[in-house]
Amino acid sequence: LLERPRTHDAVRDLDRAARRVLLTNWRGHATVPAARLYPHQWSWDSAFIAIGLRHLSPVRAQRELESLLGAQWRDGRVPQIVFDPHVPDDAYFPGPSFWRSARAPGAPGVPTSGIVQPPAHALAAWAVHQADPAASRGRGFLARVYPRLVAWHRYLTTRRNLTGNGLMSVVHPWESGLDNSPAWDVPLARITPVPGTEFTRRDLNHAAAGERPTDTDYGRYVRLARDYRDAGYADSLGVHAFAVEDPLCNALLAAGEHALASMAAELGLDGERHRSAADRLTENLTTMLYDHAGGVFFPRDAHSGRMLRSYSIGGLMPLIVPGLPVASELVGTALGDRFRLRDACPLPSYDLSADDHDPGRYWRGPGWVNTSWLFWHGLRLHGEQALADDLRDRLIDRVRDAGFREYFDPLTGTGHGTDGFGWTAALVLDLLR
Ligand code: 2M8
Repeated sequence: LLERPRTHDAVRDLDRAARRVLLTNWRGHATVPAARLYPHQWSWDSAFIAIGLRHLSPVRAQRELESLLGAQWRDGRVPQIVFDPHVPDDAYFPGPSFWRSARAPGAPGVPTSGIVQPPAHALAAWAVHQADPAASRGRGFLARVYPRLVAWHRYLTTRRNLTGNGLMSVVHPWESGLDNSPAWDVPLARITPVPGTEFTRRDLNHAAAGERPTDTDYGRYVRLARDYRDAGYADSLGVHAFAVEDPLCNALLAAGEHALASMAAELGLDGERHRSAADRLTENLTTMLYDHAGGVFFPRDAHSGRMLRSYSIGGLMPLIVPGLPVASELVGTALGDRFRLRDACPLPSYDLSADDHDPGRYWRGPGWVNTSWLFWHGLRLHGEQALADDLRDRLIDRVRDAGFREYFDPLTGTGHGTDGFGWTAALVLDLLR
């Protein structure tokens, strides 16, 4: 490969282009992931977007998180999607008329979906505060978001502690953020798909079918979402036919508790309960989901108790947890043939050496900037500065060459999915700092 010099002009142009994406996708209170494919506010997208937005406008980054947390349910859940009431119901499926949040007890005034997404918000809120502590204090940002983040984590660690063993479960592939990951194939196979005649996919109006989940996947997603809705969004193993303890969400929770401890200190509160929660989560994660032979974390099926032995990017994500006892093993796995940290970029969402690795299909192979950003953050946290710098440089080059795409072939760099994608732009802005 020829080294392409990164000139001052090239960096400035990329920085400007990233800002343009964020400005275009800004809707006055929140940023949409992509204008056509995802025309509403998404939960973990907003967390990543805020991390980049803080360099453009710290106050806007604060508002991004405040608007999301403003749609929190009374039980503490932060919804996967906050719908924009000005966007037609059929612009995205499933829309507000599917989820019917208005009829659910404790839902907010604005329409939302009833499921959640990975809890990246405490990390993001602390990063946003640090970008401009004076602006944050001036607006009382932390004082407002901290209690909501505490309630959010409480929902996940209590109502979603479905097996009682101290780990949270995701109850829908959409909740994992890694929607059609091969990691979910086994538990998903038990779900009978709703026939395609009963719903209309809208994603295929804006993206190629070969780069998206299949119709059978969608039929299963609809079945699970409908059953949850019809149970009044109650949480129990009886309601959730799909329930998985996954390393990504539990790692974000643990890392998030460390962030909450920092926020508590800033607010003059005692952060001890957050530090012990983080320690408990880290211990549970490591003893229950870490596989020594594989050098990776595997999700666990909450129904069967079986490990889902699939090498997905989620299994590397616990590197973001401060003090993780198996950090160097995870870095070793990332350097190996499955993830090829030194030359694949962004890091593949799924095992490059697996027969069913598909470099263009969504979470079944392509590389995504958000998970690579998290891994980069983890590398720095665990003292792997040289590997972190190298990954950052290659991520920047990838996006400069292919644009602000949703995902990328990790080896050729070809861009896939939508363009003008929010977290790609936001996180590149952060990497350029
Ligand atoms: C993708 O998921 C949504 C459902 O939430 C979809 O396919 O319609 C995923 O990549 C998810 O992680 C992401 O948050 C969302 C919006 O960017 O798109």
